[in-house]
Order: sequence, then C-alpha cells, then structure tokens
Amino acid sequence: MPPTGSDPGRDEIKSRIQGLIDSSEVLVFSKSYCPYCVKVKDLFKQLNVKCNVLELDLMDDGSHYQDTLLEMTGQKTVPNVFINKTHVGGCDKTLQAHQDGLLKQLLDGESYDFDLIVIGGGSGGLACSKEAALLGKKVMVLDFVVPTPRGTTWGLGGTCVNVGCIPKKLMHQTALLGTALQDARNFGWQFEETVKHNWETMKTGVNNYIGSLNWGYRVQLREKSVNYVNSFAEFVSPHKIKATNRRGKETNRRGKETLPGHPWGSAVHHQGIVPLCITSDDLFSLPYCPGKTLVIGASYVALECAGFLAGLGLDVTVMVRSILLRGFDQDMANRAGEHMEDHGVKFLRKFVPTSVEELEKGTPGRLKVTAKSTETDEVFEGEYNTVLIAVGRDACTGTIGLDKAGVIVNKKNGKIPVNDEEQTNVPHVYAIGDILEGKWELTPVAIQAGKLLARRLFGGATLKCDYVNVPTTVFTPLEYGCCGLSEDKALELYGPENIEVFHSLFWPLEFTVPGRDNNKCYAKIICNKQDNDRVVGFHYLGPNAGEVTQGYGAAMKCGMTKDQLSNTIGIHPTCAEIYTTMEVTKSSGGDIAAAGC
Ligand code: NA7
Repeated sequence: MPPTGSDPGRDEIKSRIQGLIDSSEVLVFSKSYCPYCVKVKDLFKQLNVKCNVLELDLMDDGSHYQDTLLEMTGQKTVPNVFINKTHVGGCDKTLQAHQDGLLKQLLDGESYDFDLIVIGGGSGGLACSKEAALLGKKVMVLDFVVPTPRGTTWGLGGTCVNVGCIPKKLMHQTALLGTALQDARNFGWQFEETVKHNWETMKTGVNNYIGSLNWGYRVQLREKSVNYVNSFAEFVSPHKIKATNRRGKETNRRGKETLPGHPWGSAVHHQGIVPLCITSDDLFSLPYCPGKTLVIGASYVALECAGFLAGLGLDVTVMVRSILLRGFDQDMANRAGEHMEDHGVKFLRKFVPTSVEELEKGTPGRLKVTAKSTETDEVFEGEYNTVLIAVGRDACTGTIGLDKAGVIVNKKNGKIPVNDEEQTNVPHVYAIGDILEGKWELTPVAIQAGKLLARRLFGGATLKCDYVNVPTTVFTPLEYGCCGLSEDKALELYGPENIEVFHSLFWPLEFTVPGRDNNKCYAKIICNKQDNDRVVGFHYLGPNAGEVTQGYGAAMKCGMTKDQLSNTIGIHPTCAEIYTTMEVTKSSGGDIAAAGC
C-alpha cells in the first residue's frame, strides 16, 4: 500500500527524491529488467553523459518511490527521467526530446520557464491553465486578439464570451422579450405607448456584462497564480514560444508542455466585398442599429443573428447557398427555418453574392448587393443597410509557427489532428477546442477537454474527454436543442429497418393564451431497435431548448431507452414532458398534432 496523508515515510521519500533531482545532472528512475529503461540508459551512454540511475526493483522501498513519483510528476511508469531539475518523462518523451534537440539544450543547462504554456485564453485554454495551476504547476497563458478587418477587438475569454455564445444569447433574449411584450397584452397587461427598441442600450448592457466577465477571468488567473500575458504567441522552436505585445516588444519563453488554441477568425471568403460588410465579430459591439440586413450563410451563426435581428423588428433576409444548418438534423433545421419565415425573416435560397457596392456612407449606410443563383442564370439585386457575412470561422493556425514545432496541421481547414488524449503528432504539444479536427466546436466541450487534459498531464489522472452524445442548442427564434445522431445519420449508420422514430408536435401552454405558434413546436427521438430501443438521437424545437436538452443529455449518457422514457413521470404542464408520452412513430404516419392534456 502506498503511504497516504502526511505520512512521515512519504514525506521523507519525497524530500530524498527532491534532493536527488536537485543534485543530479541526469537522473533516471529505472527498473533493471525494463527494456524501455535500457533504451534510455543506452542513449545517455551513447551521448557520453553520466547519469544517476536508481533501479527501483532492487530497492526495498522502490514501490514507495514509484508512488511518490506519481504524485510529483503525474507519471507512474519507468523510466522516469530528469535533466538539470527538469522532468523530461518516460522513454518516448526522452527519445523525442533527443530527436528535437531539447535533450541537448537541457544538458547544456537550459531549462523550462513553465510547466505549461497555453496559447489562447478561450474557454478551453483558461480551463486547462487554471486546473494545471491548481495542481501546483507553473503556467503561462498568452492571449492576443487580432482586430477584425473592421477594427473590432475584445478582451480575455475567447470567442464564446466576447463574440459568440454570451452576446448572442443576450441578444436572442432581447428578441424574446419583444415577443413576450406582445403576448403580455393577451394576459391583460396594458401599456399604451408604442414599444420601441434601442440598439445602443442593448449593446451597452451586453458589452458591459462581457467586460465584467473579461475582468473576472483576469482575476481568476491572478488568484490561481497563472501568468497571463496579453501578447501574440508563436512557436520559434518545439519548446520555445515568442510573445509579441501590442507595442511590438518580443520575449521568449520555454514551455515543457504547450497547448495552442487561439486564434480564430471569421471566415470572410468573399474578399472583394469584405470591407463593406461586417461579421458576427463586429455585430455584437456595433455602435449603431444595423437596419435592413442581409445575412449571408445559413448555419447556426447566420440563423441566430438573423433571428434576433428580426426579433428586434428589423427587415432581415438570409441568403442561403444550399441548405440550412448543415450537419444538423435536416427535418429539424427546416422546421426552425419555416418558423423564422412565418415570423418575417426572408430567405433567398440557392444564391451566392457576387458584389456589394456602397450607395451611401453612414451608420448604417446603404449597400447594393448583387447575387447569382447556384442553379439558374437568375441574378438578384437588393439594397440593404448592412451585410453580415456568416460563412463559418477559420482556425488561423498558419500564423503561430506550428511548423517550427513540427506540428501537423490539416492544410485545407487549418485544423489540428490529435489522438484521443488531445495530443498532436508532437508529444509535448496538445490542442483542445474549436481548433481540433473532427471534434465539436462548443465551449463546454473545450472546458471539459482542457480540465481533463491538465489532470492527465499533471495529476496522474487517466480520464479522457468523451466527445459522444454532446448536447447542444441553436438559439433560433424557436430554439432547437439536440443530442446524439440526426435522423439522417442514424438511418445511414443503422439502416431504416433498425430505426424507430417517435415524434410529436406540441403547443406550449404559454403560447395558448396569446394564440401563437400552434403545433409548430416539435419533439423527436430516434431509437435503435436492435439495442433495446436505446435513444440514439434526441431533438427538440421549442422554448427553453437548452434547459430541456441538458437533462435529457444526461439521461442519454446513462443509456436512456424508450421504455425508460415512457416509465418516467412527466412534469405538467411543461414542454419537456412531451418525451414521456410520445407514442406515434414516424413510420406509422399517425397524427402528431397536440390534443390537450
Ligand atoms: P459553419 O457551420 O461553418 O457554416 C458556414 C455557413 O456558411 C454554411 O451555411 C455554408 O453554406 C455557408 N457558406 C460557406 N461559404 C459560403 C460562401 N462562399 N457563400 C455563401 N455561403 C457560404 O459556420 P457558422 O457561421 O455557423 O460558424 C460556426 C462557428 O462559430 C463555430 O466554429 C463556432 O466556433 C462559432 P453550405 O451549407 O456550405 O452551402
């Protein structure tokens, strides 16, 4: 049994190990029969470097040494190598360090400044850095926002906090309040004055809240002794990071483990028209109301922005190149789109923009947009005050010197491939968050991955981030929450004969008195018949989609089946209860209209 608590034996071993680390040029904890240890010892022999070797299997208290090493380094296995007080790691890491020149630098007396350097202060980077610091590690976070072509910039916290989830949900809430005001009259509220919306008040309120979050993050980093530097970071060698601040001053730092995340940029592929247009990065702090707006793009950023702008009473058109919400369940995407159309959002389908001309300067000005059909020769011309380009976001990995560290990047999309431990092809360089290839671009996923990574790197933990059945919500005017597979994907994976889809329309009680959106909300679960009718896809279109989906997401993690759902007692009257009473299958073609309690 390893000694626990403040065991004097353990403390004694710890101080002995520390003494050895401090006094040895090269220290190898080894086992005499271990072939990996032999490899490492041979390497030092070849390099003609004398090392202090402790064969733990030949020592009476060797197993206690091993447990203490786990506590000190997060590594239980041997060999466990230290050079000039720096923990190098096991056999693979030592050989890699030899290959990339680090071993030589360490033997020459150069050591690391930090145990972990995090590039990018987004949700994932901050979570990882704070956790690593809690585990007693020396951590640096480098974060720098390169201004958008329109000059917009922001503070610490990354996309979600500054130009993503937070401002968009608050602006969505602004729009929902407008609808609530209309509903209120049907509930007896009387207010005579014309209801108007003031963009600047909303923008200031939202931006002030974001400012408080930026400040909060800085305080948290300081409290946890994470070294935060507002500088642009780039690799100059596998372990060396150059940091350039706003005034162009450069400093170099050496990190043992490195986590590149940032920077991101809105993808503005229509280079010619860019200077006249804005992106969502600009919209959330736009100093004036955008007026009549054309939104180019049809994924969630585009639809969410179009939705809340229309909810503020603006004239909004969405230019769709192909389909709505690519990658999401298409049945649900179309229903969310239909609801937007019913509430005044115009859709210009199968068109792409060809030019934008300025007709008049102003805040907002007037722009003429020309577009061409993707299917016919048809040309479209329209006048707008604002053109918002929302055609995806790029991982700007080309600017942070990843090539100098030898990190492989997918050249097509700038994303970084990693293994299931978020490790890149370079063992000491990890990546998390939106920058990862083939993973979710969601804040909570990045936070989870970052925390778990720090615990694995520095706390001896083994738990990996689970990227399966991640719940998410699109904040369109009628919100869309989902978890697991889309119907299309489930059909493709399991085949139509093995899938049962249960579905229902519903009418939220709060919509009944104002008499709106009857039978527009929709619930659907996709079950795998071959696996006990396990729910493999959950879809919800209705109010409070995030709140509803979160709980069912937890149930799906526990392997929820249709039977378990049917045996669950609903909470009445709510929207979420619909899942406990869904009996109509899609294949039956049965009536799914809501019919009271
Ligand atoms: P997505 O999910 O990358 O979707 C991009 C959308 O833009 C999609 O509808 C595309 O249509 C459309 N698109 C892409 N290129 C063009 C061009 N050239 N012309 C017209 N339309 C185009 O992006 P989001 O904007 O929702 O951003 C998601 C990110 O924001 C995510 O990374 C989070 O970090 C936050 P398509 O379906 O390809 O025809």
